[in-house]
Amino acid sequence: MANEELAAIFAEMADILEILDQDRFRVGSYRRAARVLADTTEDIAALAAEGKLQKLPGIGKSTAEKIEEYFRTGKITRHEELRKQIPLGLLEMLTIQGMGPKTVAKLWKQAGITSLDQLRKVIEENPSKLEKIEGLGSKKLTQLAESITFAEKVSGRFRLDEAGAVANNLCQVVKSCKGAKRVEVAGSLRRQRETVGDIDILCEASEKYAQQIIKTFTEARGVTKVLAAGGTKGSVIVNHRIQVDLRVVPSESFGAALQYFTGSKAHNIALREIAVKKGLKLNEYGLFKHDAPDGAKPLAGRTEEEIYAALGLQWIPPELREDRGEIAAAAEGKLPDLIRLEDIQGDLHMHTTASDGANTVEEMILACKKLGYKYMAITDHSKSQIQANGLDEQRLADHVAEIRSAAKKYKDILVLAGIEVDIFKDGSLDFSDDILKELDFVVASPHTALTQGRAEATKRLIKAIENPYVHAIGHPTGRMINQRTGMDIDIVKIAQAAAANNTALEVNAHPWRLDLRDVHIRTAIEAGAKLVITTDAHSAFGGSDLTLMHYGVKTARRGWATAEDVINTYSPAKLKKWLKR
Ligand code: DGT
Ligand code: CA
Ligand code: CA
Ligand code: ZN
Repeated sequence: MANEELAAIFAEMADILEILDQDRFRVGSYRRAARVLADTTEDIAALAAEGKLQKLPGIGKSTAEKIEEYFRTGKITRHEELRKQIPLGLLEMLTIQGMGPKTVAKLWKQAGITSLDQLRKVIEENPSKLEKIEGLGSKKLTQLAESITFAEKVSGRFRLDEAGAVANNLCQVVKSCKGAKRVEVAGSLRRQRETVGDIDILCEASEKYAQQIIKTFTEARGVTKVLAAGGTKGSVIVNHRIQVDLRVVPSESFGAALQYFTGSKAHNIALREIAVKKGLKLNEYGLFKHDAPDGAKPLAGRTEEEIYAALGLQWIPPELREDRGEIAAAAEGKLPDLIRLEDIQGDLHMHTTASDGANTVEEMILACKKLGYKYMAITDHSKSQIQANGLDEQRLADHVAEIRSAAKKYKDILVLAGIEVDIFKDGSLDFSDDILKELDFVVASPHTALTQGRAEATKRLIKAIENPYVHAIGHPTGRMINQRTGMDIDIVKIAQAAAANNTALEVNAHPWRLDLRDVHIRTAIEAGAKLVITTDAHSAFGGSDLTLMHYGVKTARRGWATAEDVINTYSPAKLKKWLKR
């Protein structure tokens, strides 16, 4: 859907106006539009086509006109004009954690800084130049320097939600072309790596359609630059940000190309060695006898399955293709039976209006029922989360009473009354055991002091794991992808403690978190720990909602998880038994 692209454009317009310190009224209305566009479950393109955009809250006449212009021309003139009014490096500076439009404006106007690179150099070499700027004390500068170093390390990589939205849109465009057969995403996005450098798309079509397919692709909505447009390959930049490559491939080598361009590079190299040992050669056109002349017919190439089979291997799910032992396992027929989204029976971490969620208890129950869940846990924030409207003991008691009375109305779903209790930096919890033991499901999560050292952080989590009333540890490292690294933890020790105490470790499915991450998950499973995959939803549908579950499942697959490793694949009866463990 175009919703996300449009939301990003409106947010950028608001940022630019705010940097320019112009038109505060517009800033507010663009931000509101960005939020509505990102959160709505309605298809904006359909609403625009029907002339019904203004039925969305916060979308007035002039915003609606801009959206319609976008669908007509692929651009918003006002957006392009605004981009000409500031050095574009300022937008890059805005992506740094702790940096808002006001700070960026001050750095620009008072110190002439117009790029991240410049800012990093000044902080390193001449910080006194900045310290006289209001709000930029030495502590803040140290924080900014750390954030910049981190951002530079990850720069140019996009989260799965960002890349996925762009890829879906362009796959749709390619699919609708004359002569297009199979259209698949390849590369790191197909492997569901937590961040993606560029997007790779493959289209199966015969040569005579290729040129036109490439042309349609390079003219797609959202394309802001065409890097290459050849006979079978096109390369574009979408929304001034992300690169997308399209290759058009004939049927007989589509599987080979899909295999090759899915990667990873390390997996491909290992696979080619196996081919060589069998007197074969493998490339993006197919699997051939080692001495086959150019243009020879491949032994396999139409599908990935026939290529892996010809090499004596089980087909390997893309999430495992990182050269982490998957090829040896496939050779022995011992690949894990990876968990699937359909295995998930319920969501055990979500918020309501009682703390910082957007929907009521009953609305969340209805949303979970709609997803076909058999159980759910409502886990609002605890009292020290003041900015998230965390519950104190009295409000918690009222909230639990409300959950229990709502639960009685819905017999076909098991509604658990829970809490997301803060883990303080020494491992103690925000509520006493007397309170926790009355609850059906307790997620304990770290939210503050996320920069403490490895030994301290590990001790902190283990103390929470050992609390008999804690069922799961929420987003154990507290990282935010592309924003902050989170705590460095000794995952082996933590997993051993989790296994010994029968406390589950969360795989938080939010695409900004994916915490635990893939390699942690694998270690956790090997140590015998159980996982729980949750969305940490803050709304029923739209935005940070219950439908993010698939990101968590894919991350768990990258960690070699089976359904048996994950407690929220259990039947309600089995889960109840586990809760009493
Ligand atoms: P990214 O885009 O950085 O997130 O990661 P990928 O894995 O999508 O990498 P990309 O886009 O450079 O290339 C797509 C796939 O093409 C990659 O996963 C494997 C294959 N590939 C690219 N270059 C090479 C290479 O030099 N050797 C081999 N064996 N495969 C390659
Ligand atoms: Ca790629
Ligand atoms: Ca690529
Ligand atoms: Zn939460």
